[in-house]
Amino acid sequence: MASQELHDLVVVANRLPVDAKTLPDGATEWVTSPGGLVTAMESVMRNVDSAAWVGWAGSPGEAPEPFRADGMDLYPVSLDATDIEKYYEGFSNATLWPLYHDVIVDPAYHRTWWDTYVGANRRFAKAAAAVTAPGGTIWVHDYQLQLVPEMIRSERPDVRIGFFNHIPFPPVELFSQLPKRNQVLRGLLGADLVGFQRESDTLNFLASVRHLLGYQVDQRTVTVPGIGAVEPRDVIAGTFPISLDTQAVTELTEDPEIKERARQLRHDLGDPENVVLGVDRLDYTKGIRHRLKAWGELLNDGSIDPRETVLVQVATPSRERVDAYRQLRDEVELTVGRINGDHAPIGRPAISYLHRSFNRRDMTALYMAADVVLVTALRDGMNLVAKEYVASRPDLRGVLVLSEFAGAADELRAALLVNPHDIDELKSAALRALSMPEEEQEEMMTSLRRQVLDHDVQSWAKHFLDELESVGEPAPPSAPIIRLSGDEIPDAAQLDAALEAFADTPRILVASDFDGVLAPIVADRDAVQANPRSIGALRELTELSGVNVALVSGRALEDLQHHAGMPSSVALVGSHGAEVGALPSDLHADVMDAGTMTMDETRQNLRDSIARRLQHIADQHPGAEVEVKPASAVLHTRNAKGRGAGNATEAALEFARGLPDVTVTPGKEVVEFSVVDSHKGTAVRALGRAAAADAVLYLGDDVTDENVFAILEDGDLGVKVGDGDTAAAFRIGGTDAVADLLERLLELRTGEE
Ligand code: ADQ
Repeated sequence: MASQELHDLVVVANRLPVDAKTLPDGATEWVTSPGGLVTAMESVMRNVDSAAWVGWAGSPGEAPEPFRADGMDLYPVSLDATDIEKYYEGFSNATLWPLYHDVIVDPAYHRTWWDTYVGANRRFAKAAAAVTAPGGTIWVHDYQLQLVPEMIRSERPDVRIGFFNHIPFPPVELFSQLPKRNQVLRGLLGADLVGFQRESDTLNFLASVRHLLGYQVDQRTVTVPGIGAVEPRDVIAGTFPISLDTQAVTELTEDPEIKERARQLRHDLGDPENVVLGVDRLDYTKGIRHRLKAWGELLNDGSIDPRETVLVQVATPSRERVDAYRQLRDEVELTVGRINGDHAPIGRPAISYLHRSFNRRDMTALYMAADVVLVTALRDGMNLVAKEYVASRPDLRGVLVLSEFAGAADELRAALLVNPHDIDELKSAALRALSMPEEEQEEMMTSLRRQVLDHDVQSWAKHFLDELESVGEPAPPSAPIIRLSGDEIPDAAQLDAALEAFADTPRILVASDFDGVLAPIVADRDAVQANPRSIGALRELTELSGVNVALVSGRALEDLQHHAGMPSSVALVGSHGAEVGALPSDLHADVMDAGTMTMDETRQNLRDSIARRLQHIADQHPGAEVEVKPASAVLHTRNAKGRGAGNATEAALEFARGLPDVTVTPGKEVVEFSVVDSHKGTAVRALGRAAAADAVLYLGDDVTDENVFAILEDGDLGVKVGDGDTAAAFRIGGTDAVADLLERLLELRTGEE
């Protein structure tokens, strides 16, 4: 069993690199699964004092205790039958997988799948956060765990986090279809470095971040805006094409037993003149149907003689409980059966179809026996089969036909590149490969091998980790904790207990944002209607001794006065703290004034010139509007059509980058440019002082409210209303829940009087 020590490097992947083997006596033995990732990691793990791997052990139910295998500490994460159905087969393999592979089949989606995906991701994140040494590095792998980087960061801001996506990242037009797309992007942006296989994947990701989140992207650097006291962060996106342990493959090719096995294989196939090979997981992305169609036609039209040429198709069983995979298997097997029925000579197949797994030795023998390998993926992150074939041919013989839609096509330019959707092109590429003269094969293989041997998986891992090391210092361990949209919410009983303690405090300040908290957000800002229960509770609270009530809004003061309809005993603060209304007599106005800043002529001119520029942007994006407030100019995009909102925001943020002395606050479909340096946080702090309050309750729903949550202290109570990342300790649903909370507070406070 592994000691529960802390590790400098922790890998997080859906699967642990081991498979359970049940021994005759019923005991379990763990056998390392010799995948590329394990090999890559082994090489880098040798260079760190202590490394660990967090992942699922492969069977449903309770996870085994942590254990050691091959010099690594392994920490199993449990997945129960529901997780497997909804997190793994559902959201990962029936939603994300088809969507990220160009919707070759229709992605399915169910809301409960997402919930389970969030839950499972959190378990992986917690497990990793718990075993990583201070200042350590966590490397998260693949599409099943896209929320993990952000979840780890919220718990462990002191560690470096890398994420690598093994599959493609789709163009923004496709990615936009994903329900919860922004949560996924934010999950990934929890990392310091996000890596992809192809340059086009990296660019697709950056485009999605820019268009869907409106974050600033400068070349490869995304700036994630800060919230509250949390500073903005830079995240780097980069391209890191994965590879193989080429040394290990080379050793296998030199093994006399494997050489003999390759000869034997050809013999078993009837010593045909040509052996053509396809090796794939049985997955619809691999283009197996297209390949078989082309092959069937070549046999039908007599271009290929089945007595001379055999196609060996290895199809590894995969995801057999997912519908699309069951269907694919039926179709492939039907087609193979039909082709064999039509064309196979007696006693020999035209297509030798093998639906099972082989060990590395047998795989290498297959590659060494093949004259041609067909890789016809319709979309593939990299495709290691292509590289394995090349690495297995030190004899410089053989031809690789490679789909341009496989990531490997970016590097293996010398292969016969094809568009697998074009069956005619596929057929002629196969024929060309079969008739390629030896010198030409040699030339091709030499070039391909240089590429593969020079870039092995060890250098891939090292390159990624070096880059991760070089991007920024992790935050100091004291950085404030941010609770993410999907994080566990302290339950209602905890909130009630906190509220009770707050109600018990002698002098309290109850402060709240207006829009989205006391009043539901509406498209027409002037038609806003506050929840009468909330207003009623606040009015009564303000009558009680030791209680002060304040509204702190982004609206201009006059606008707030007009819409909130509050008695004069309630303090009103508008324009994010830049405007303070007449203060009730029990607040100390002198303390309050010191907390705000005043406008002067220069600031007014600056505000007006910003407003003009924003108006220009709004004119180009119908529905976008500009509001001029006493200390700021604001762009509202909630009524902008289609992409307009994102594009207008992007243009506004782009413009803001060049402005000195202006505080830019992006909110919900609104960007505010303040020319005075005050925010809701400074205002609430000043109000708290002016009220001599022992504790403050603050309710807010917007990013601008994070400035308040960030300054709250022990004994204060921050309540975030609705979704969105927050530094508040509590979260409630919406304006009705706010009314419940205020009524409850009133009940608790009056009960004590
Ligand atoms: P996969 O989709 O699994 O991986 P691929 O890169 O082709 O695709 O890797 C398949 C591996 O399985 C190869 O090493 C191959 O030799 C092996 N394999 C296939 N059939 C086998 C069999 N019958 N017996 C034994 N081994 C078999 C995902 C992405 C890819 C990306 C990899 C790595 O979809 O695009 O290249 O991760 O990042």
